Amino acid sequence: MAGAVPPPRRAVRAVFPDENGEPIDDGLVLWFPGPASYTGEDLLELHGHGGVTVLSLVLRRCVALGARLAEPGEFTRRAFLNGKLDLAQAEAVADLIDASTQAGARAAMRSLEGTFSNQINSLNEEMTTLRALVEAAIDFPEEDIDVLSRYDVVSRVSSLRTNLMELSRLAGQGRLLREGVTVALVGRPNVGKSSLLNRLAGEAVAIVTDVPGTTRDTIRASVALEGVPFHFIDTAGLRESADPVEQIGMERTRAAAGTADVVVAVGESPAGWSSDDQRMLESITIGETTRVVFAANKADLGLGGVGWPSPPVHLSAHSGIGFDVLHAALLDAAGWTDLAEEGVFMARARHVAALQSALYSVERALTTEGGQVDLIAEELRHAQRALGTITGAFSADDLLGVIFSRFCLGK
Ligand SMILES: Nc1nc2c(ncn2[C@@H]2O[C@H](COP(=O)(O)OP(=O)(O)O)[C@@H](O)[C@H]2O)c(=O)[nH]1
Ligand SMILES: [Mg+2]
Repeated sequence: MAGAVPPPRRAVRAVFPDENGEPIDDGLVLWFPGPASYTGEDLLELHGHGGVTVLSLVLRRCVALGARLAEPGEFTRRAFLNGKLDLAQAEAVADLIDASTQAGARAAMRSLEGTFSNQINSLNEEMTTLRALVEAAIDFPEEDIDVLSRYDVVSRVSSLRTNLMELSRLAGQGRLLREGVTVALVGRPNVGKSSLLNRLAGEAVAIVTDVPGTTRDTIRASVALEGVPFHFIDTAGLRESADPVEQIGMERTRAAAGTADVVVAVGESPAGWSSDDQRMLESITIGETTRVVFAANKADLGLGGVGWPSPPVHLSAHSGIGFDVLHAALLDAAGWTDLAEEGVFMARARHVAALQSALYSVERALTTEGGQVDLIAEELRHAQRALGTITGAFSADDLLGVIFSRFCLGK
């Protein structure tokens, strides 16, 4: 299509002609012979001027000449299958493209460069060494204790445990950067939930009036705090109401509170936390791992009220006071500890779960009665398998299917 094959890895200008030889576009051609290419295979890139029509004409011409369109994530999948990237790095490609904050993009880049994978690999190597030591002793049970003490196996497994805990903590931070934190604002009608949302979002996303029951549907706004994406949900105020629309709204409030990472229970600072507020809070089922932050709004009218179940953040959606404290409380409730954010890499829920599972096995290895070597070996094998699912050393095809199908087309 572009004439001759250009020299490797050098951009060469070329005209892309249609089937009649008429130019469609005038662009650049780059030739990456394998294995030094993104996928490890021979790769030709055509760079056009962009724009939907011209690019689709170029694509159509390529297809007419025998090419086919790539599936979602196909290039990265090939790179993974050809050993150019491991699975955690391949996932980081998608996370880099999807990053919604700068901190998220930086963390995804760290994962792509291998910060996460390298730590997994070094833990894996240590496990291999330990397994070799332990397994060598399995055929000679009378030497169990001897082998364990000779090679200091117990203290090495326990330092493995410390490293796994730290990696698991960091992966949890990376997961926050990727997946964000869902926060439900709940409270009686008219305490100022919608005003709070508007102040948090920096714009009027929700309607505010002094008529109780104004918010009937859930309203969402996303805001980055310290680079962590927070997804706020403003909800219908909870009260006795015969209005069927309001009742549906309240159902949605309860659903949102049940699945949120953090619930902000909003009350009024001058009035304090009343028995009505408490009844409202008790009427919702809050998720087991959900943290509750109390917000005492309308502090511009006074701070005197009492009765708060735990010290609230006094603030005013009108004047803006107290929001820095609220931000800090939300980050804390979400479990974000890496305020410096250095060294945080992007991670996913499945990575955190795999690390937890490896940690569980290592802990069982440490508590094995009398240090039975075969049980220790078995637990280490489990832990290694769990780590292997992160980098893709052990991965089922259906997992790969799920991961790559979520990529954008052709990445
Ligand atoms: N003085 C004062 N009034 C507020 C504050 N926040 C909200 N309000 C008022 O309280 C009323 C209810 O606010 P709204 O945000 O609709 O409450 P919601 O029903 O909980 O969503 C409105 O008249 C707001 O102007 C505040 O910080 N200070
Ligand atoms: Mg409202």
